[in-house]
Amino acid sequence: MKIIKAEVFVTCPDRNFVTLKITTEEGVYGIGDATLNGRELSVASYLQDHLCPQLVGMDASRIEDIWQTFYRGAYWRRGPVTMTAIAAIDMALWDIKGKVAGMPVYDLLGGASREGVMVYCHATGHSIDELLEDYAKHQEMGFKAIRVQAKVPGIASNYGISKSKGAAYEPASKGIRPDVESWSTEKYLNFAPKMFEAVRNKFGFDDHILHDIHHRLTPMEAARLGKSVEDYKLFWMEDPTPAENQEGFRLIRQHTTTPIAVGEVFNSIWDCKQLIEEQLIDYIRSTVTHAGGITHMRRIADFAAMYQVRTGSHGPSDISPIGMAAGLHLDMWVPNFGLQEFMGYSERMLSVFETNWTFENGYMHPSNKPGLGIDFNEEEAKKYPYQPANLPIARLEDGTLWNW
Ligand code: GCO
Ligand code: MG
Repeated sequence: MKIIKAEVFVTCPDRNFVTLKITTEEGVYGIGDATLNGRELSVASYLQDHLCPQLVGMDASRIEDIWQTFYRGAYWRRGPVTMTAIAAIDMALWDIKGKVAGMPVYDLLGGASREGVMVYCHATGHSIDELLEDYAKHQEMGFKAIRVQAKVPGIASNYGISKSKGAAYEPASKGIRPDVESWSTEKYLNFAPKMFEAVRNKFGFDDHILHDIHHRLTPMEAARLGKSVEDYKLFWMEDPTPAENQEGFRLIRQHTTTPIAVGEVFNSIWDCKQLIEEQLIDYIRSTVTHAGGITHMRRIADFAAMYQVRTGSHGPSDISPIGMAAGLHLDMWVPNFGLQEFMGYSERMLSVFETNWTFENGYMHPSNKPGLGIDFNEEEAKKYPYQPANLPIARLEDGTLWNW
């Protein structure tokens, strides 16, 4: 199974995606997602300039050895660019292995642990009323788990709100410079409990509701929020505080039983070692695309299982449908599965990435096709050249740069 080609494609069907395609001398190919929002070309270059030339000639069946070679062999370990590049290679190799074996990837991992993968969607609004409207719409679509975000009164623009009513939420914006959002912890902490109260009053307690704080609070502020919303029984509060300071989560834990989900920006098991070992979180949100592929995510999940931490993988529109498909295969197998995020994709995106997954009644299935069960249409992709785009930054009302 000698690799004869490793090609990188950057395409922008509404947003930028980076795709790796590996072909073997038998003519079998596999695809992997190498998208890192706002830093796409760095991963493309890392692959194109450094890893792809080395891949040619390697044996595609040796997924583990190739992973170790690119992780340990670079000497410089970890980091989002490196780990996203390794992830894309890993995904493509699992895709090839599945195609050769005639099995879906979840079967190669040990087989399905469930009938379907519960996914959560996003409901947003520029006001609580608009959020309630959007929530009802998603409930009708069948979702059983819904993330709720609303514009905080008095803040010019904050995280998680679509640019116009009814539009899909997309954090990145086109152009050279990032948009600037604003932040006020005081206004947010006054508002957030009212938002959850309105949702529970109107829709009751049957659905899981979730909320993303997006790294904005200090540990003590997060503890206060968690405590003040316990009655609304959140499935999780996400990224309450930046997680470089892992012991900071001890403080949150001492004050609240609101479950915590963290890890979408992590790229290695080392980023969550203490959080998991000390049971400072309930859900680990790392993904196949940003944390070293299926090979490494499986290690993180097994480690988390020892501490009753479950998976809650990130699934925004900036992970390509290939990364989403790979995530769904992992979700089907992983015994300590919690929940999977699914933001969905535009029609244009789905003309480039041909998916076979299904969605029914709040649950997704990755398909039983051999490999990842997804294809990449190179001709369509060529119609949409790369466009510079950036994630926003956040500033406090006095201009201080804050965590976005
Ligand atoms: C989420 C995320 C995203 C990120 C985005 C950054 O929970 O879905 O926080 O909205 O902001 O993936 O690239
Ligand atoms: Mg998030």
